[in-house]
Amino acid sequence: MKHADPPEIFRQHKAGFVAVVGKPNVGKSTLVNKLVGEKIAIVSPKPQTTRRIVRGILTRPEAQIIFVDTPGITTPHQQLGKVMVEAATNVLDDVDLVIFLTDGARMPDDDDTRIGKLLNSRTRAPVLLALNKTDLLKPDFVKDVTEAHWQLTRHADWMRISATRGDNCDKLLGQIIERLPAGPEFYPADQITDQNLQAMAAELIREQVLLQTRQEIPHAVAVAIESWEEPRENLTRITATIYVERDSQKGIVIGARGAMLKQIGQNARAEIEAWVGHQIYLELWVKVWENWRERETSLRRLGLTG
Ligand SMILES: Nc1nc2c(ncn2[C@@H]2O[C@H](COP(=O)(O)OP(=O)(O)O)[C@@H](O)[C@H]2O)c(=O)[nH]1
Ligand SMILES: [Mg+2]
Repeated sequence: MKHADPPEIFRQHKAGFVAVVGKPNVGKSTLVNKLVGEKIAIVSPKPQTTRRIVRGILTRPEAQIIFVDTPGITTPHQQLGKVMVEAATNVLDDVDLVIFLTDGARMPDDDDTRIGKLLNSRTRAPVLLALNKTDLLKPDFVKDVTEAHWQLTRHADWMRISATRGDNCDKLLGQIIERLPAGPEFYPADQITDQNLQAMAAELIREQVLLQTRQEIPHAVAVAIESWEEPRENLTRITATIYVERDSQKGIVIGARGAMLKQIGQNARAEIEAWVGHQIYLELWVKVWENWRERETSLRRLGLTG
């Protein structure tokens, strides 16, 4: 007996991996969150907010897109920085499509130029160039800025977007889906990230440290979940340690009479509750771990390297 052809929708189903790369702070994680429609990656105005490769999964009837959010590519100064840039670069070998995200409100700089060249030499996947933050672009500069970005790399297409406002994000999504290979889903339809709950909770705590403290702290901080218990249904008890590199930083994170740590804890608790969908108790400790960013062992223990 001859089988009928599968309905159009099954034949056309697409699935694939899309790397989002660019220098630090251009809005890569903001864009991934926007396109996935959920906050799966932490965002802050500080560079090096994203330290690990994080996958954000968007499942639609016609396609499943796995966005691969990456640490910003720049010239690294420390072991952690090297690990991050290497991870971001290696992603390029393994994806179906690359989104090269730039700060489209400004002229490109050396980092953008280097990444453009890297893409030309390293990836065979098509590149979509997206000029982000165009909500901040002054009308007088549109032509010069656009031209300069346009020349950064070989690309299959380009567009101006705003990840925070959502401008052109649907158009970008359409372009992405169009270029994905045909294939079945890689993940269950209800899964939105590859991170487990504990990893996500640690990130949400670190995000609050980044948002609440000033310049010096962000690069020095790491968060480890020490214990995770569920004493009863709909209640999780979490103990976490915030690691810093020096005593002075410990003082800053704790704050006067513990005010800073209290604020970090309150905000992080609300974020984690929203994520797990029930009440949590959060206990935070601050400890000094000298030079953790320079040591292979600490990077491994903190889950920042394989
Ligand atoms: N004005 C504006 N700010 C943006 C836009 N996209 C991201 N940002 C901001 O840029 C900063 C860095 O964003 P983030 O997503 O962490 O950048 P990443 O380091 O590339 O992942 C944050 O303060 C974002 O709110 C945008 O389209 N317009
Ligand atoms: Mg990021």
